[in-house]
Amino acid sequence: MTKQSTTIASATAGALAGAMALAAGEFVGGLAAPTPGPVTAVANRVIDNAPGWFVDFGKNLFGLSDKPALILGTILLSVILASGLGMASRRRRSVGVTGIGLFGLVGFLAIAGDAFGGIVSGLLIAGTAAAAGILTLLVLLDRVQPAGSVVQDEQTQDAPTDPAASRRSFLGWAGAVAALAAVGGAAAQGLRGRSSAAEARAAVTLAPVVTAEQVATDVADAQANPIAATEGITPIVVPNDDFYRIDTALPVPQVDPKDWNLTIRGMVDRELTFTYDELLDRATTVAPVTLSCVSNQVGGNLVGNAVWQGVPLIELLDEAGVQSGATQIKSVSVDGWDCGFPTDLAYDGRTALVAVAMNGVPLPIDHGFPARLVVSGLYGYVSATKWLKDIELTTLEDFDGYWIPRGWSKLGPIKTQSRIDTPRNGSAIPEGTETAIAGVAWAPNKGIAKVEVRVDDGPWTEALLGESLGDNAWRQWYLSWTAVPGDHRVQVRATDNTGETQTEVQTAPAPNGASGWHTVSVSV
Ligand SMILES: Nc1nc2c(c(=O)[nH]1)N[C@H]1C(S)=C(S)[C@@H](COP(=O)(O)O)O[C@H]1N2
Ligand SMILES: [Mo]
Repeated sequence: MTKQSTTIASATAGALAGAMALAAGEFVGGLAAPTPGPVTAVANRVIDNAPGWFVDFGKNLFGLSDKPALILGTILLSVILASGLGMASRRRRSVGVTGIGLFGLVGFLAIAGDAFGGIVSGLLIAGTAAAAGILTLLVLLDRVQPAGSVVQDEQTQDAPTDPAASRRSFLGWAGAVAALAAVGGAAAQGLRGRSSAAEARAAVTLAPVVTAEQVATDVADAQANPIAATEGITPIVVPNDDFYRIDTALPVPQVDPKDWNLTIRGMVDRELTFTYDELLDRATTVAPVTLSCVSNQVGGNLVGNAVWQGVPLIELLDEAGVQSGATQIKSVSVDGWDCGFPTDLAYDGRTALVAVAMNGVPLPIDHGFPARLVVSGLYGYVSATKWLKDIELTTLEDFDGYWIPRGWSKLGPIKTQSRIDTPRNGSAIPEGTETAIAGVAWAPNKGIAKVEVRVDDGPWTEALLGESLGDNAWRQWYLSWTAVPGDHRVQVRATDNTGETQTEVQTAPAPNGASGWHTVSVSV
């Protein structure tokens, strides 16, 4: 081989060793599911320990695919670093062996620290990964430079190596390793699918609920309203598949309800445990509630309205007997995410559910199967624990939820907001056409009283409101506008039932939710 092709081959050997290590680790991790493989575990630790700005940056750059992006980034970075190790190992194999060993250590620490991991699984998974990586590196490097080395021409005189043959040999081995890594990675994915809760979820029967009929009628009325037919408007009830998703879970917890229960503990008179079937039996409250993420931008889509079915939270709390001084309701998910909100809020009359169903079907796995909290008027990060495991009564001083030390406010009331769904920002509208300006407005727990629209610096004009699904749900709104030539700015603002009009002051999502009027520019 020439010097240049030796360099390329060494880098390739390193990269393949990295890929092989990851594939082997993911494969063993897959056997041990739900224990994560090294890639997922490292990504989990990044999410856990990342400062708020980094997580925000990821959310802004990749939107809802920030987690897949992080996984892909972890893989790419590992392979790139490993190719560097390959080049550095040409002269001294110990460099590559040590380097891959260090990778293994990082993987071990990540798995050992994972909610679904541990020291033993960490040793097994990271150990296998490192061993596979080191073996691959040594085998491939030997194919780059056969023993005795071909770099010094003198030495090749009596035992000439045929460069074409050695290249073929290297390429053959490299191809075999690449194929093996690909098969291993794919098999790991398959093993993970095995632990899916999908089957258990499909077997669930929800309690028949009287109030469900009333809600269904209200939804049907709202959908029959002409406003709902406006092209481009968000549906009053967002289908589960389209509902925004935000969580730190990687991968999504797969909970089999027969191995699961919900505990209510802490500052209560009696600790209580509920099985899934007990909750299903009691899940007879149905309510439309709009959920929003605190990191939603003005005009953003991290907000949605769904019809939830569940058990009123205070019914369960009262049975457990909340002790005086228990000022905070903390909740924890099966994967260790947590949050909390003031106990008073659960008792102020708002809708707060331990929900088991979303839009008439058992909670989708992504949205918290088998059970989650839904609390009207509070952002998800302080209240809406998915894959719920524990509800603990504590004090406001004694506990801060996951996002609080990461720069978000302790209290998370949802700000009154409105959004223009149509026309889209930057759209061109033919002159003189009757144009629909329409969207949604929400002030969960308070209710929307009025929505106003203005074009440029014109007067605020009241929009028509769609049918109400109650104060917890967002409301569709509509205004017809005759497009006049020129570039225009369309703005919206909502007023809630407390009489408060949403503020014009623009703030970023951190620390307690974005504010400001949604504005779109159109040209006629
Ligand atoms: N277990 C768990 N529950 C969680 C979260 C999480 O990261 N883990 N994120 C919360 C946040 S920030 C929001 S906005 C809502 C989003 O719920 P959704 O994904 O069903 O829309 O879930 C909340 N519940
Ligand atoms: Mo959120």
